[in-house]
Amino acid sequence: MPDTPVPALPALPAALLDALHALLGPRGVVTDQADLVPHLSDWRGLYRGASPALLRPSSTEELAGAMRLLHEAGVPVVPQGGNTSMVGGAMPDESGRQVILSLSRLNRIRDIDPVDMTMVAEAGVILKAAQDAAAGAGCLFPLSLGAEGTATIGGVLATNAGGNTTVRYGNARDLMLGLEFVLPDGSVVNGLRRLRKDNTGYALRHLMVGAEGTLGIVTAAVLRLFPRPRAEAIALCALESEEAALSLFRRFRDRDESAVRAFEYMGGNGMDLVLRHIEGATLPIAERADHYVLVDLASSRPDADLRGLMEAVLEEALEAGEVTDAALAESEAQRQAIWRLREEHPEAQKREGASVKSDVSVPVSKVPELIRRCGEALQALIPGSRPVPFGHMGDGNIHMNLEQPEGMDPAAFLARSHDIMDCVNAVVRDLEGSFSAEHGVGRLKPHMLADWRGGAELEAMRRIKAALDPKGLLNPGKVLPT
Ligand code: FAD
Ligand code: 2HG
Ligand code: ZN
Repeated sequence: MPDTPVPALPALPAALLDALHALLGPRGVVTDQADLVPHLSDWRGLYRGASPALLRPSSTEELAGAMRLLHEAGVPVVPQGGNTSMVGGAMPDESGRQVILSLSRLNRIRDIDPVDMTMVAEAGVILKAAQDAAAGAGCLFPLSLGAEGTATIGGVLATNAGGNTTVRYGNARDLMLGLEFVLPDGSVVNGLRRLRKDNTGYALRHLMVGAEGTLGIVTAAVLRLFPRPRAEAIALCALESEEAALSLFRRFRDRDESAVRAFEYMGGNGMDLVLRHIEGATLPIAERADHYVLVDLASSRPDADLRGLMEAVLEEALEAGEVTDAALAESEAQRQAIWRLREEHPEAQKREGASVKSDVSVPVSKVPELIRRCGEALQALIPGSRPVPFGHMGDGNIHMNLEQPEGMDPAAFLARSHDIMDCVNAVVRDLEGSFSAEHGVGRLKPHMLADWRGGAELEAMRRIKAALDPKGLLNPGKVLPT
């Protein structure tokens, strides 16, 4: 059998390449296909794109200059941060025409101000580095997610990421005060204002957040900092039912809402996968359960008796028969071990086989119904499949994932992806929820946007896109249905 010929990529015009080289220098333009490989597939393995070049500007001015050149030449651009998108948002398509714009060299923390409680960070700063820099200044940058060692400030803002602490601090949008960004034609908007109040016309900064790189390129942001926690308590609880998890959330919220830093639900199937696949993972409670919750309490007050609060609420819930067992962390090592059980869910699902993800949200009061109804509907759709619901229960955001039946051909299971997502979405729609809570729309879900946000809402989005990016060059094929 002859080898399938590799299709040649359409090259960038030589004059454009020369101009990009002159502007960005040798480190700023990568055309060797071997070096592009890590940038052409996504974390989930859903997409494999093609691209003639990866651009790596080292400053806002260089980036703006490159955008001007690409805009004049009519070349499409895909912004890429840490490439941890769960919806293929940072993937070029297969045409080989789309240039990848990496933010990795815009990685400076320009300023930290512990009086204003702000940090000015460039888009390519890794989230964990931003957290560490804040801690170094005696403050907290609270955004926290499993991919924080790779995801970037630009990426979390472009997707309006949520994560584990949204219940207390809000999502990425709520943590941003000002933004510097570059429009598709290369013009720079410098909105790095560190103001709590700034009602001066349309809030363009908020238009960029959650636009997934389809309206402009985020180059730097003013981020909000908070006092660092001085008291903490964390527990893993086994629960009787989904309703018991909601009831426990309400008990903590009623006692002291400000103390709840994270409230994460995990179903029994997901925990089984973590215990099976993740080295060193052990359950700190005696018996397996069908439902677990991780409760994380924190306060900036050193005298806050969070252990007392934790014990009092758990005692009430044990007496009420909602919580069947609980383990409180006694050390930093135990705290990390409990968090690991939660954070390794995506990796454990990957190691088990094929899975389909549905990142959905509903009003918090409907979370138990969401988990139960989706679980039943999915098992009826694909007998033997294993629902793996987990996530940010305090925000009403559950990852209503489905793991393939044991022994089933992964490709045959993945061929049912759309049926599976439709099945979850039917329940979510009935419960007045959203088909994408925190991961965005990306390349995976534009058809859902058409279904869910049609009419005047989608039309207004199209007009905004046409006004800011009339040539349609920025992250084509993402977010808006074509
Ligand atoms: P990328 O994946 O590179 O890009 C994401 C999108 O933003 C793309 O559309 C891209 O074009 C655009 N973009 C990137 N940088 C810029 C920029 N500077 N300007 C304009 N557009 C840009 N997400 C959550 O919300 N909560 C979670 O708890 C969470 N946990 C995760 C756990 C794991 C293990 C993994 C793999 C992912 C998780 N995610 C989570 C998803 C992902 O980490 C987030 O979406 C994150 O915000 C993406 O950041 P990034 O730098 O990797 O962006
Ligand atoms: C998380 O909360 C991430 O861990 C990933 O948002 C969710 O793997 C997923 O579905
Ligand atoms: Zn999540």
